[in-house]
Amino acid sequence: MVALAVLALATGGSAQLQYGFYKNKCNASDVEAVVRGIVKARFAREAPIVAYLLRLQFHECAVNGCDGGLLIDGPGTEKTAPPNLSVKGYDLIAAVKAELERRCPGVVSCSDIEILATRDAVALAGGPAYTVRTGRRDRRQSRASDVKLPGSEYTAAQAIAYYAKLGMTAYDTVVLLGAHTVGATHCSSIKNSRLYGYGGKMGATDPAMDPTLASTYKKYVCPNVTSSNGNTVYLDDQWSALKVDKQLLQKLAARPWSSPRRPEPLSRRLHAWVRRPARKQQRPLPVAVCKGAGEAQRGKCAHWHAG
Ligand code: HEM
Ligand SMILES: *[C@@H]1O[C@H](CO)[C@@H](O)[C@H](O)[C@H]1NC(C)=O
Ligand SMILES: *[C@@H]1O[C@H](CO)[C@@H](O)[C@H](O)[C@H]1NC(C)=O
Ligand SMILES: CC(=O)N[C@H]1CO[C@H](CO)[C@@H](O)[C@@H]1O
Repeated sequence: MVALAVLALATGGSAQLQYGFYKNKCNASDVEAVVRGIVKARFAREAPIVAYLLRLQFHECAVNGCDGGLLIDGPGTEKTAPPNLSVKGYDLIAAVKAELERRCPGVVSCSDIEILATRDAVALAGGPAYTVRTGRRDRRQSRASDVKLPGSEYTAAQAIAYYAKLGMTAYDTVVLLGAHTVGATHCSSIKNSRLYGYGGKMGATDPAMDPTLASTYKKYVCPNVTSSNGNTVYLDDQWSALKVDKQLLQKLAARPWSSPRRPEPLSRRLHAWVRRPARKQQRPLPVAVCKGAGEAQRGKCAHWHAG
C-alpha cells in the first residue's frame, strides 16, 4: 500500500526513466547495491530512518517534482522553507552520494539516490520490495517560495484538493497518507489544530477524530499545558511506529465513523483501498522528474558545485 504509492511517486511521469539505468555506468560498482548497503547499515542503528526518508521524498517530489532541489543548502532554498524544519535524513543522502562520487564521479543524481534509498528503507521496515526506475537529473533550481506543502491543520477536503492539483485522485490521497504508517510528530503540531482549537474555535476538538483517542491524547499525552508541546505523538501507534504495514489504514477503515455511508470525504476511498487486492493498490502517480540537457550532476547534494 504505502510503499506501492511511493513506488508510483518514484516512477510516475517517467517515460524516459528506466530500470537499472546505472547498470555498467559506475565502473565495477553496482550503484543500487551500494545504496542498499549504506541504507541497511543506517537502518540497523537508526530504524526511524525509514520515516525520515519517506517524508523527505514527499517534500522533494511534491515541489517541482523529484529533482534534488530540497537538498540544496543556502539562503532562500527549498530547505529553508518553514516545513523543512523537521525533515531529516539529509545526512544519509549525503553519505550515499559521497560513496558513489568516490566510485564514479558525476554519474549518479541526488534525486535518484533519494528514490533508491527510500525504496530500500521501506523494504527493510517490512514494506514490499518494489522496483524503481532511475535516470533522473538534478535541477539547478531550489526556491523556498515554491514550497507549498500541506500542514498539520489540513482537513481531508484540503488534502484532496492539494493532491488534485498535483494530478492525483482522492484514492491516491488515501494511499499516500498511508505513509504515516511510520514516524512520529509532537503535541505542538496537533494541540491547536486538532485537540484544543479545531477550525480556529477555542476549546474545539476535531470531530473527525476518534473520541476515545482524542480524550486519551488530551488527558495523558498532550494536556493543555505548554510543557506538553514536545511530547511524542506516534502517527500510527507506538508498537507499529517503525513498521511499514497496513495497520494504519485498516484501523481507520474499521472505525465506525469512517463508514462509507458517512460524509467524511476520504472514507469511501479508504474502504475501496481496504477491499482492493494488494497488486491493484498500485498506480503510477504523475510526479514530474527532471531529465535532459542543461541539468548538472553535482558533486555534493547540498551544493551546486562539485567539491
Ligand atoms: C496532506 C498531506 C500531508 C500532511 C498534512 C502531512 C503532515 C505531516 C505532519 C504534520 C507530520 C509531522 C511532522 C513533524 O512534526 O515532524 C508528518 C510526518 C510524516 N509524514 Fe506527512 N503529511 C502529508 C503527506 C505525506 C506523504 C505524501 C508522505 C509520504 C509519502 C508523508 C510521510 C510522512 C512521514 C513518514 C512522517 C514521519 C516523519 C518522522 O517521523 O520523522 N506525509 N506529516
Ligand atoms: C570511474 O568511472 C568514471 C566515469 O564514470 C571515471 O571518470 C573514473 O576515472 C573511473 N574511476 C576508476 C577508478 O576507474
Ligand atoms: C488551554 O489553555 C489555555 C491557556 O491556559 C486556555 O486559555 C484555554 O482555555 C485552554 N483550553 C482548553 C480547551 O482547556
Ligand atoms: C535547516 C534549515 O534550513 N532550516 C530552516 C527552515 O526554515 C526556517 C524558517 O523559514 C529557517 O529559520 C531555518 O533555518
